[in-house]
Amino acid sequence: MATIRMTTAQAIIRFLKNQYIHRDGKENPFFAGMLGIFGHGNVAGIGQALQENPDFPYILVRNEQSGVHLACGFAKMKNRMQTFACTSSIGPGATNMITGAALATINRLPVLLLPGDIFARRNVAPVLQQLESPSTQDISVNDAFKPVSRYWDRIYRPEQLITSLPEVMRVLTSPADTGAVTLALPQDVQAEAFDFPEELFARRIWHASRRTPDLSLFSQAVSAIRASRRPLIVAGGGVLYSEATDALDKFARQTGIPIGETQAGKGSLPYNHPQNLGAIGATGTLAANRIARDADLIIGIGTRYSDFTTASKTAFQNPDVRFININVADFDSFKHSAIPLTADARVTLDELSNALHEYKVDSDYRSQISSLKAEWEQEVDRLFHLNNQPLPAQSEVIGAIWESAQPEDVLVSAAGSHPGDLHKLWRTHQPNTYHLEYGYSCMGYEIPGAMGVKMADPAREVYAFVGDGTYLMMPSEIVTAVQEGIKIIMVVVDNHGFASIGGLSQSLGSGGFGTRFRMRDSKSKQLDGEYLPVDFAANASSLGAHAIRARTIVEFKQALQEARASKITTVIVVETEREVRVPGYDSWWDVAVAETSTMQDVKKTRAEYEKARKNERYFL
Ligand SMILES: Cc1ncc(C[n+]2csc(CCOP(=O)(O)OP(=O)(O)O)c2C)c(N)n1
Ligand SMILES: [Mg+2]
Repeated sequence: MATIRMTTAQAIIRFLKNQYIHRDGKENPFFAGMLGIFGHGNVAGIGQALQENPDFPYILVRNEQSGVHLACGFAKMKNRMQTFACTSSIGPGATNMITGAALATINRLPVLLLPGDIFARRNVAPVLQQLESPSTQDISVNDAFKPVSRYWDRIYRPEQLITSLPEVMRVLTSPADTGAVTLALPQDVQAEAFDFPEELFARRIWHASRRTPDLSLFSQAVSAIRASRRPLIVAGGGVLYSEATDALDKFARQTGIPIGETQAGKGSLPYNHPQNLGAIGATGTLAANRIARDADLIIGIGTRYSDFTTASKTAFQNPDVRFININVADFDSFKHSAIPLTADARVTLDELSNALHEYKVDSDYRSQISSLKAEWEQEVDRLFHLNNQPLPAQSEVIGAIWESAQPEDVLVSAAGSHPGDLHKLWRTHQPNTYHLEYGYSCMGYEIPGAMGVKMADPAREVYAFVGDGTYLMMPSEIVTAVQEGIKIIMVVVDNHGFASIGGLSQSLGSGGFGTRFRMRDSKSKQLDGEYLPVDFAANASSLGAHAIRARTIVEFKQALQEARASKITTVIVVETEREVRVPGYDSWWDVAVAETSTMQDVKKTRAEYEKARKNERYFL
């Protein structure tokens, strides 16, 4: 057997460079490079190997967590056909990646994490940043990656790579199993040499499979659709990952079956498609939620049925409602006692279109769909042009961005009040233009996530919609955007704190306690003094971005034009009126209210809560 002597770290980089993925006749390298931060736990191992392989790009980020977010934004925009590996030192550098790992796994996005680990040799323990255990030496902080990884391994000996790396690739390229994959790399082992078989480094092509559904279950599903009078499709992220949007368009037009979109599935059909009712669930449109309430059959495609999608199990109130789930993962296709079609969305939709060529929903249902749709579009127009004074409402800011964006531009966001507003109001023209990370809804994803999107498709403008709370949590990747010449447009909405959680707290009888960015008052001893004097524009420009302050909607629209014309990352800061909110539309979200309290408002809210919870259903 021909062998080649190299270190563990060198072998990893060489292997990663030779992994390819194939789908629908297209083939490309699976890894675009590596992101990370060096410390003593990786600089002489992975760091040295990267230096020796300049054709495998290395990008220095500012925080390991946001490095993983960047990889996720990139992978999502590539429909999971390409990603980055992420390297960190041991200890805090490694554990910084855990939040990113959870986000990747929840959103089913492939990302390879290579945290440095404590010495396998052990004689010099405890090494810097080692967490010791009195009960075992076979543990490190990297064990904390286990619950958030789809595959986890630790490489104590270089030759373990020979059996581990193929498993890494199997999981990363599996449509059903993908997520964060963690290979913990003890720092001494990274630098150790071994005679690796040359074959390990041959070019390998991994096939992203398109599984077909079980025939018997498929015919049950066809019969269930034929028997249905009020079917509804719930389009989830799997529609986009599978590139099934054309197949969905054909199926929906042919049958007249309407669709509601989850956060991850938004953009499955253009907003003005006759069957698209828009957002569904807790942050859904009136149109989708009304239709969902009475639907007798739900066809869930690529959805996990999160509580936002099901309005905490209250969205579907027809006593006879049944489910068909098309999903690559058994875990999801079996939810709600559905007819489980564990299969690829595109293949299954094509088959359903063929099998149901004679099926159409009746004209009453069609006309209800079109009138609800028309009513909803009027509501969006109203919210886009509220003309609130003296400060604009957030819905006007969204409207102004939408009006200035091109159909192919991408909007990225994750946490705050805007995910709900955007889910309802953003009008998508094309798939992969609405990029909400709402699986983990992680504050801090927006900036690196948007950078990943831009790197995946530099021809488009990419907007990051960022709350002031999120901005203060992690603005640091602006520096990396400047370093790499990655141009994004950031809209920072300054509403002096957490409008989302504040509004939630108010609705639950707690008056927005602890959610405002105000000084501690010397008399009341509470956070109810003056607004904090944060200058977001000055902060952004100090990091190297072009920054613009917009005080009115007119100024904001001008700033958007300036940002589009700018060649560098541009941050627009706009102050909005926190209390002018986009309402809910026949929806509910279960957030438990205190059962006992000395506060009257809480007692009152608890009584309403108990009543509302009665609508929650089991689907058995
Ligand atoms: C990392 C993280 N911490 C906490 C939360 C809980 N959370 C959700 S939204 C939010 C407030 C976000 O504030 P901001 O970015 O200003 O947006 P706004 O609510 O004002 O729209 C918080 C704290 C979260 N989603 N992510
Ligand atoms: Mg805010």
